[in-house]
Amino acid sequence: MLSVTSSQIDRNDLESYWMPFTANRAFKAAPRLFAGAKDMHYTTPEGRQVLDGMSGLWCTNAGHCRDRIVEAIQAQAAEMDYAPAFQVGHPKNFELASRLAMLLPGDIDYVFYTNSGSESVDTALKMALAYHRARGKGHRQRLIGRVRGYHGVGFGGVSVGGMVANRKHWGTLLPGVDHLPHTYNRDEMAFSRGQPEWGAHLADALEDIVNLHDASTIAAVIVEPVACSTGVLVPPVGYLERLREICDAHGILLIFDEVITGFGRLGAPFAAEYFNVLPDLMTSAKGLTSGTVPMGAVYARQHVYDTIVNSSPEGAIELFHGYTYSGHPLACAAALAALDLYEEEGLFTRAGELAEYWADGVHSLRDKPHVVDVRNIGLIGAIELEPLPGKPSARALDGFARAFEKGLLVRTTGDTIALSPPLIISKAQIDEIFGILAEVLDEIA
Ligand code: PXG
Repeated sequence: MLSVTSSQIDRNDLESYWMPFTANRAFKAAPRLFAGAKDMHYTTPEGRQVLDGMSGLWCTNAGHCRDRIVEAIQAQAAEMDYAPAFQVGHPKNFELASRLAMLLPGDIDYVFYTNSGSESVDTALKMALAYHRARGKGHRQRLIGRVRGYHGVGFGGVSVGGMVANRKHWGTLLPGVDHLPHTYNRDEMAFSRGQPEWGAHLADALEDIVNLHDASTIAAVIVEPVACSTGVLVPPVGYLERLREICDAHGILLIFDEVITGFGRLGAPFAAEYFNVLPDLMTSAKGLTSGTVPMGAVYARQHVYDTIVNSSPEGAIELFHGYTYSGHPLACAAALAALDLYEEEGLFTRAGELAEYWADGVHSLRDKPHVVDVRNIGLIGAIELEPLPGKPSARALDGFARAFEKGLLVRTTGDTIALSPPLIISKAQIDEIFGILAEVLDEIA
């Protein structure tokens, strides 16, 4: 039984809730609500089932309301609700960090807890500055992001981010930030299956930035291994490797923002492993608890941790940074249960097993009306549409609304429809997604 009925919703005043990243007036004129969820589906207040093609917002990787996670959260809430995060710990802080350290590639063995992807990004940028300062290289302060990157909504993340609508309102942002060019070129790579062959040389733009500012001024480069929010830009073959080489040559830290790519999305626990490129710092959130309790984390390599921690006198706080809710007991309990599910059900590799079938589905839409490109990697897909003249985003939003009515949740960014279903999806459900989208594309104007 649903706990929220449509009559209760009707009596609610929709006005007071100021919704994030939402057209508030349009939404409140025609609201769209979910009231329940289980496994691959949401349920609307009217009792309609909607297949989740987006893992909520790229986060419920193990599917919805899984008993294991629900029970772990319930038990933890009854056992201990909160423990102070500073100068005190609780057992699950340490258990989770140890489990993650075993899962993380190479010598990425240290875990700093946050509550979101945005906080993880700002934490990682601060760690990069602290690292260089601890080495007596406090002049390395420049941060390099990438055009079309998304790194959350903190001032650090927006500064290194590269989506204009997220940046233009907020003044001058952090000083000393530069951006690499994005990696998308439709003429060269439209309809690539997986990684485009063309474009590794775009990483050489980092050399140009070094030549402009000198390496001695640059702290770190941050990129999403796959740029998702901007419409799923898959890295060209060799691009991430080249970024790593240039960073190594110039003593620049490389940060991978794995908020979306972490926890099995590509078919390995992390994109760093999938692409076989080891960053110095890595951010995560979302799939860490399978979206159930807000939690993020930054993962650091041995040399980053050692440099920062050993530069302070014994007994002194080494990094003046943290959150009241860093490593919250409910979040740790949820994350531990999510890791159990990922491991026991083989979900870290399932996206890899389904990747070809998934790619066939995404690419089956290439000849549909308005489609100018389709992109895929792991269990991520994108269908880019020609914008309606003078009305950017409208065509994809129409597709979103029609898919929703037909029982499928997708996400749009600009005129791209994005897909990122829970990793428990079946082949029949993959067929359902692309069947519904084929109908939608035939219908939209
Ligand atoms: N980095 C990356 C790479 C992200 O994708 C964040 C940081 C920020 O995370 P928080 O937890 O602070 O929101 C994100 C978040 C979308 C969409 O549909 C993407 C995100 C969030 C909401 C919607 O593109 N990514």
